[in-house]
Amino acid sequence: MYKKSIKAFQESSKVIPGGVNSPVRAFKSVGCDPVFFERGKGSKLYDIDGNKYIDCVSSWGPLIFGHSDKETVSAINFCSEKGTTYGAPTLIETEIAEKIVQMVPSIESVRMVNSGTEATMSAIRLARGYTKKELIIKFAGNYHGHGDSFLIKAGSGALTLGLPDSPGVTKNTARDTLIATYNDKNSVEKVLKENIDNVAAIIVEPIAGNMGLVTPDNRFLKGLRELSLEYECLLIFDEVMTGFRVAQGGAQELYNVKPDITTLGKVIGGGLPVGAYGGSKKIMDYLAPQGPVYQAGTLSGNPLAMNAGLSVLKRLNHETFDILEKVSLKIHKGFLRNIEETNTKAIINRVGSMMTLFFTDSDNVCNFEDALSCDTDKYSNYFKSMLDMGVYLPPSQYECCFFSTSLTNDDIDKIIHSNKIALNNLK
Ligand code: KE4
Repeated sequence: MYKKSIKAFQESSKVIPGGVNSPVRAFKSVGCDPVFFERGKGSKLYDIDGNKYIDCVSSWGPLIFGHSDKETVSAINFCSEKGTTYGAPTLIETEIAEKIVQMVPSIESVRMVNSGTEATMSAIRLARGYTKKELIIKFAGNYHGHGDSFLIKAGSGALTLGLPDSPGVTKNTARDTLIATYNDKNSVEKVLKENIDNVAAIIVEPIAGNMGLVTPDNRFLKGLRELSLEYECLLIFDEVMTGFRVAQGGAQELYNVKPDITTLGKVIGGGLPVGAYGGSKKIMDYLAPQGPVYQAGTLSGNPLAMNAGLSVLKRLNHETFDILEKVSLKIHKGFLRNIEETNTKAIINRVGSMMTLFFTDSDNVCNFEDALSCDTDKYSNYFKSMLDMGVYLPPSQYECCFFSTSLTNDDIDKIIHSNKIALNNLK
């Protein structure tokens, strides 16, 4: 069934670290060799062994309309005929910036970069430059890309000073990142009090998607907004995952909380490499060449990626989000019915078209500690069952499904039917 993928993985491992260009793709979390895909169309993915899958990952979020959707492909073709990058200003960059300003409540000015990591790295440098303070607060279980300041785990001891969470991250870098507990405003206030006047920013996934999906308690985000004003630090919403995915204006529209800086990625590039960060003009004008905080990029805002991204953003209207909600709700309800009927210890967290099924005895998963108590072995077996039945899920318990508008009723019925068989296989 996977013969060619297994061989391909042996070959790729000879010339690419771990055989992949991003660790999660190696399927280590689910204990099997990765599948190599060769094409996608709509809701389907096809691997190099000729197996067909219904895709529930959408390349980790970017593909709202499924694979190689007509409008995005023609936008890319139209642009590439004329040229892909000039390293100089183009009108399309202004057009997509105006679209983002119109869609995201807190953004008056936005800078394009080439990945979510670049967006978050740049956002904290801007926050530090703007506030002239040095420390940042992040949350255990939140992922903001692979920038040194984010690969930090909670230290022990009262000051909750960060410790490197990867070799290569220096102790000095780690010391400038403080760790708080998601959905626990008091843990944030404690850190702020211990480091009074030196915290530049709080960065948070307003809906967490990197410990599996964890929703913010109803006062959490508003509480962070209040604390950042009280302690004069900036509030950064990392909406790389949620931006344009959960609503036109992202999580900040859903929860009606305006951050100082928003980071974006994934959907914004329509499948091409794009990141962005934006906020008020007052803050963003601190960036070079207008202001003193330096950040640059050869391919930032390149017309090819901008055309792909704009072709998607233009279609993110209420009808699109209604379809995403309808598709996702149907799958959610079907899975809950199956969990009940198979008497499986599992819960589901969902916001819009982002969803995680957690294998846990608990009634809820509200933070990183809860997520760590999940049965990852069970998830691995579940993942492999679903894969063998032609349903492609995220290869880790700590990731989310991302549904697309291209899922048909037959796809949904098959996903639900396969889920029930896979849950029964765990017995
Ligand atoms: P990229 O550098 O991968 O474009 O974005 C980093 C990033 C930043 N912020 C959030 C909230 C993110 O979820 C991400 C990246 N998400 C992962 C999926 N959990 C990308 C998949 C991967 O690492 O291969």
